Amino acid sequence: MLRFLHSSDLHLGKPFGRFPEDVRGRLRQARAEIPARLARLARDHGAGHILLAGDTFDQLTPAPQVIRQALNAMAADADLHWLILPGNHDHAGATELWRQLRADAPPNVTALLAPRPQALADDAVLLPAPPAERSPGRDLTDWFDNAETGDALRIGLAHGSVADFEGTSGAGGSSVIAPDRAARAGLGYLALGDWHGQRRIDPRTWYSGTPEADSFRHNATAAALLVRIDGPGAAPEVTPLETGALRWRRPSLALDPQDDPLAAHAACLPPLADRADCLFDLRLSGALRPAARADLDRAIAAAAPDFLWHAADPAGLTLLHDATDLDLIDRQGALRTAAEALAAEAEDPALSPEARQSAADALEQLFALALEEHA
Ligand SMILES: [Mn+2]
Repeated sequence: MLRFLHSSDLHLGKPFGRFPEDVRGRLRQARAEIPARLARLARDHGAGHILLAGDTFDQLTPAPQVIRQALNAMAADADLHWLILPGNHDHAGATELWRQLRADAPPNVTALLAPRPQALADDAVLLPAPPAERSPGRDLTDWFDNAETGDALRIGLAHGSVADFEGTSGAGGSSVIAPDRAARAGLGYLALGDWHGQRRIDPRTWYSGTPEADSFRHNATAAALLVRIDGPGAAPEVTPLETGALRWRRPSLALDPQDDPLAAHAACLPPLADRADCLFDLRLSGALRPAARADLDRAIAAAAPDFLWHAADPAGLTLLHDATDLDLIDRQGALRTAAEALAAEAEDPALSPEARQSAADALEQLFALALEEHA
């Protein structure tokens, strides 16, 4: 019986440049802790091997401490065997990276830089398909079909796309890894990397996804896969194990003037205890009347400091108003005249979308000021 952990796309050292410095620090720290977290999970679940299916490092030339600290974490438990495949971010052509890694690696860490069988256990062999450049442009798993491994259980390890599903990097729009490779090559399991969400291609072919989310694209909590195979011919038992320390959430809040926007907003917030580890990017759409909009803005501003990082994009939210609402601004006089002119401009089909939008924005400002005065 073979039991191992399958992970990929750790992207150690990823800079996260678009976030403020303190958030970047947390994001980098969470990634730096992944090797120790994977080791703990492997031990807890009796897995002797950890397979990393590419993009362990975010760059071809990571900072020396990124490589060293990952290796130190891997060295902490000599009974765990780490098998590291290059990906597209850290391909085998990055000679300095792999030279330093091999120079510093403890005996329980193996870098898989060549396409040749690697013993995994007495009766199991690993077939790696390391890319030597960013876009190899061909199926590097071809050689699996005819690899000579005797009676051993065959496990494949590769990085790249099997299909054109949205967002996969490196494929240039064409499929690269044959989706039926596991069947064609008689593999007990094919461990894939590149896609950052967890994905089952068939019962023997899985993307583990990144163990620590790095974008809002995949809403599920990041995980590694525990794989158990009883022997050649047996179907693998694949169990996702949660690994992510930080949560990335991008909820969409579609509002209707009849709704209670405060209740809707409260319902999309994660529990209080989870917010300090959460990046929260709220997308608003629909329409609200001015008073409800002001209430919602206050509720959003009040919740923001709970989060590691918080943003709310109101671009899809329109302001619904009639004469009664304009009374909030003023019943008569210059301000009322200005408000009516802006309301008309915001709806005027003869104006450009930009001009309509700036009229709507200015009117929203007037409502906000008026509601502040009344509050
Ligand atoms: Mn990747």
